[in-house]
Amino acid sequence: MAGTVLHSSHWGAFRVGVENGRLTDIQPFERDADPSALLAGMKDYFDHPTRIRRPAVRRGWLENGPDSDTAKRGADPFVEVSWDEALDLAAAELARVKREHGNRAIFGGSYGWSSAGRFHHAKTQVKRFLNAFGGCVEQVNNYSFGAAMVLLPHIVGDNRFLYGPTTHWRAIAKNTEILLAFGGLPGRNTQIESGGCGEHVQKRWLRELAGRARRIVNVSPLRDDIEETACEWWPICPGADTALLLALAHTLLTEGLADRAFLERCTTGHERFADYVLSGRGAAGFDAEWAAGICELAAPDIRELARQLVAHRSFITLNWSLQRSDYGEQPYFAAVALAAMIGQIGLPGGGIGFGYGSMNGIGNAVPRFRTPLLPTGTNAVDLAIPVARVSDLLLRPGETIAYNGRELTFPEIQLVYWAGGNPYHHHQDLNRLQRAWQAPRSIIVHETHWTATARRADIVLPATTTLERNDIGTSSSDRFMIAMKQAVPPFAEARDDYSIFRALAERLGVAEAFTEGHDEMAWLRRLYEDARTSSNAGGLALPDFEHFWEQGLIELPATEAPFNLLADFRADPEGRPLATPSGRIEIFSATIDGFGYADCPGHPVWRPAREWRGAAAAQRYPLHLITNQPRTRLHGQMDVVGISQTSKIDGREPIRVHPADAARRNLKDGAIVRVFNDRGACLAGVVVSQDLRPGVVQMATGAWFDPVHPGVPGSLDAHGNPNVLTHDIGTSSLSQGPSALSCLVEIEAFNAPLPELSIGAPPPFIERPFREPAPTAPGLRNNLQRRKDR
Ligand SMILES: Nc1nc2c(c(=O)[nH]1)N[C@H]1C(S)=C(S)[C@@H](COP(=O)(O)OP(=O)(O)OC[C@H]3O[C@@H](n4cnc5c(=O)[nH]c(N)nc54)[C@H](O)[C@@H]3O)O[C@H]1N2
Ligand SMILES: Nc1nc2c(c(=O)[nH]1)N[C@H]1C(S)=C(S)[C@@H](COP(=O)(O)OP(=O)(O)OC[C@H]3O[C@@H](n4cnc5c(=O)[nH]c(N)nc54)[C@H](O)[C@@H]3O)O[C@H]1N2
Ligand SMILES: [Mo]
Repeated sequence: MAGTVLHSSHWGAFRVGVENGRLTDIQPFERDADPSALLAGMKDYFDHPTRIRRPAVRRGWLENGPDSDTAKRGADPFVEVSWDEALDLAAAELARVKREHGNRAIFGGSYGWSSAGRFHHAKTQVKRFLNAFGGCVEQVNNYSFGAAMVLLPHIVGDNRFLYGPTTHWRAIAKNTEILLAFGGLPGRNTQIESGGCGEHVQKRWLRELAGRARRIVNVSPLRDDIEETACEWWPICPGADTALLLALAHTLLTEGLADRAFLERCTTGHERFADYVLSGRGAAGFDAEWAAGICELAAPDIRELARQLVAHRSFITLNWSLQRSDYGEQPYFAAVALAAMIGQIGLPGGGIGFGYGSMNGIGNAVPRFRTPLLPTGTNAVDLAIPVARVSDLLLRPGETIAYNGRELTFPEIQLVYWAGGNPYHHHQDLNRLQRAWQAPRSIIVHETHWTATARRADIVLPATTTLERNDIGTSSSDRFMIAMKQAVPPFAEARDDYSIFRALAERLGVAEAFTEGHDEMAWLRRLYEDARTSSNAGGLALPDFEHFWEQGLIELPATEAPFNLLADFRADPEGRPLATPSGRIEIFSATIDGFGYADCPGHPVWRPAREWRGAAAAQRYPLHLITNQPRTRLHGQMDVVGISQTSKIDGREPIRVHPADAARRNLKDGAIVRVFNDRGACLAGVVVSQDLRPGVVQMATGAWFDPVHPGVPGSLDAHGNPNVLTHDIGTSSLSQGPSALSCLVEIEAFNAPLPELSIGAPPPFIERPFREPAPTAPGLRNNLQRRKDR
C-alpha cells in the first residue's frame, strides 16, 4: 500500500510518503510557498544509527543505583534492558527520592522544544506526570526571550510584544518607510515556528516592504542577517545596541524632535530618562559621537537616522538575540523608550516590535483562537527557577539568588527528569554544566536519539518521534491546524512519552490522576474539543473533532484588517490603560527601581557587557563569538544528517571568520581551528567571509557535544559545540536570563591529528554479566568535586 500522510514539525507541515508501513519520502506541504530546507534531513534522521532502540541503563548506575560514581556519566557504557526492568528501576528511584527527600528533591524543569504536536509535547507530559506524583522543582521562562519576558510586563504591562498579537507584517509592508532591524531579519530563523506552521510568510512580506520602503537598515554584526533584500548594513559591534539607541534618543532630545505630546499622554518617567541621556556621563551626554566610538559606526549617520525616524513612518524591531546577552534587558528597555520618543507607537506600521527575524509567526495575521493544550495540573512544590539557572541549582544548594524582586533559594536536587530537551545543547558553559550534572544521584531521560544529554543519563528511555504517533500541530500565529497522523509504526522498541509516563504512573499508584482514563485518541479529541469550544465562543467556528481529523487540517481565514499593537491604547490611554502600575508605558519603572538592582535600575542605562572588548579578558580573547541559531537544523535536532552534515568541514562545525582576522592568524578557508577561552575549547572549520565585521566570529549552536574525554570537564570538544565557550551568568538580577551572546574567544590553527568523532554512532554498550570489576568508591569523586565547586 502506498500513500501520503499529512504531518507537521516546528519547521513546517509536510507529507510523508509511506509504502507498506515504511517511510519512502518527505515532501513539503503543497500550500507552503516557502518550505524549509530542513525537511530534507528527516528521512535519514528517522532511522539513523543514533536512534535509541531499547531502554538502557548506565552501567555504574545499574550496579550501584543512586550510590553510583556520578563522575562516570558520559564515560560509562550502557546496558540495554527490557522495558519492564527500566520502568521498575525508574519508578523505584522516583519513589525512593520522594520518600527520603520529598518532591522538592526532584528537578523536572525539562526545558526544550521536543516536537510540534501539542499532546505529545514532552515537557508538558513531564510536568503533568510529576505533578500527579506530588510535584517537582520547575523551570520558568525560556532561553528564547528570558530577559524580555520579565522586563516587558513592568514597562508595557504584559507580554503581547512577545506572544502576540503583534503589529502585522501587512501593516508594516503597507505603511512603514523606515525599518530599523536590530539583528536583521534572518530568513534562516523564520523557517521555524513553535508548534509548526502551514505556510512560511516572512520572505513574502519582506519582499513587499522592500518594494516601497525608503530604508531597511540591518543593524547587525552579520551582513547576511538580511538576505535577498536590498538594505543598508550597519555592522554594529555586538552588545553595543543600547549605546546606539541612547544616542538616537540624545539626538531627538537635543534637536527638539521628541514627541512631547505622546510622552505626556502615554508614558511616565520620560523626564528621568531624558536627564540620564543628556547628562548621565558628563556634559556631552550619551551623544552620537560617544556612541559612534562604542558601536564603530559614524556619528553623522546616527544623527541623520534619528531625524528620519521621526520624519517618516518608522518601525524598530529587535531580534530576541539582543536580550540573550549580558544586561540583555537594556536594549529592549532603551528601544521602548526611543520608540515612545519617536511617538509612532500604535500608528499603522509605526512604533516597535520584537522578533520579526526570530520566528515565522511574528506579525502573521491570524484570527485569535485557543490552541489545544494538555492541562498539567498543579505543582505542589512551590519553587521554580529561571530556566538558565540550572547549573546554579545543581551546584549551589542552599544558596540564594535575586530574581524579579524576590529571592530564590536552591534546594538539594537528588533526581533530574528530562524529556524533550537537550541541556547539552542549550545550556551555556557546558564544562560547568558537566560538573553540576554530577551532583544529582539519578538522571532519567527520554530521548529519540543518543544526544549528548541521553549519553549523560542513568536511565535512558527510547521515545518515538512525531512520525510514529498521532497528534495535533498548531501555533497561535499560524493559520493552519494540522492533524498529525501517525505515518509509520514505532521504531524498534520506542514508546511515546505518554505511554512511558502511564506505565510509570501505574507503578507509582497515580495512573488515574495522570491518564484520567484516556488513551491517545481520547486525549486528542478532548484537547481539540476544549480548544474548539473556547474558540467558538470567541466567534470562530471550528468543525468538530471527527471533521477535523478526517479533513486532516483546518485553514483559518487570514485576518484582513492590519493590526497595530497598542493602537487602542494610543487612541485612549485613560480608557484603555496598560497593565502597568501607572497604566502607561513606564520609561522609568518605580517597581524595578524599588528592587534596588545595580545591574538593572529603574530606567534604561548603558552597561558594557561583562565580557566586552574593553575588558581585561579581551587582551587574551580578542574575538567576539556570536552563537546564533543554525540555518541547517533546529537547535541540535538533525545535526547528524542532511544539510547540517554537508555544512561541516572535516566533520567539524563551521566558524565564520573575517578575512582580516583569518590573515592575522594565517588561517585559510577550510582550516581546522581550536576555538578557546578560559571556560573551554572546541574544534571548528574555518569559513573566511566578508559577511561579518572584523573582530567577530560566528558559530551556530547545535553541533552535538563530543568531548575527546567524555566525562572529563574541560576536555576539548572535537565537534564544535560553542556552548563550551559561552558564559553561564544571568542577564541581571531582574530576569536571570541566559546571556550566551556575550562571549570572547581566540582561535588558532589546530595542527595535531584530528580526534575522531564519536557522536555519529550510539555510545558503547556492555552486556551482563560484567566481567571486569565494578567501579570502586562510588560517589567519592563526585562529593569532592561538589565541595570544590561551592
Ligand atoms: N550559545 C547559545 N545557546 C543557546 C541559544 C543561543 O542563541 N546561543 N539559544 C537557546 C534557545 S533560544 C533555545 S530555545 C534552546 C533550545 O534548546 P533545546 O530545545 O533543548 O534543543 P533541541 O535540540 O531542540 O532539543 C529538543 C530535544 O528533544 C528531543 N525530542 C524530539 N521529539 C521528542 C519526543 O517526542 N520525545 C522526547 N522525549 N524527546 C524528543 C530531540 O531529539 C532533541 O534532542 O537553546 C538555547 N541555547
Ligand atoms: N533555522 C533555525 N531557525 C531557528 C532556530 C533554529 O534552531 N534553527 N531556533 C528558533 C528559536 S528557539 C529561537 S528562540 C529563535 C531565536 O531568534 P534570535 O534570537 O533572533 O536568533 P539568533 O540567530 O540568535 O540571532 C539573530 C541575529 O542577531 C545577531 N546578533 C547577535 N548579537 C547581536 C548584537 O549584540 N547586536 C545586534 N544588533 N545583533 C546581534 C546575530 O548576527 C544573529 O544572526 O530562532 C528560531 N529560529
Ligand atoms: Mo528559543
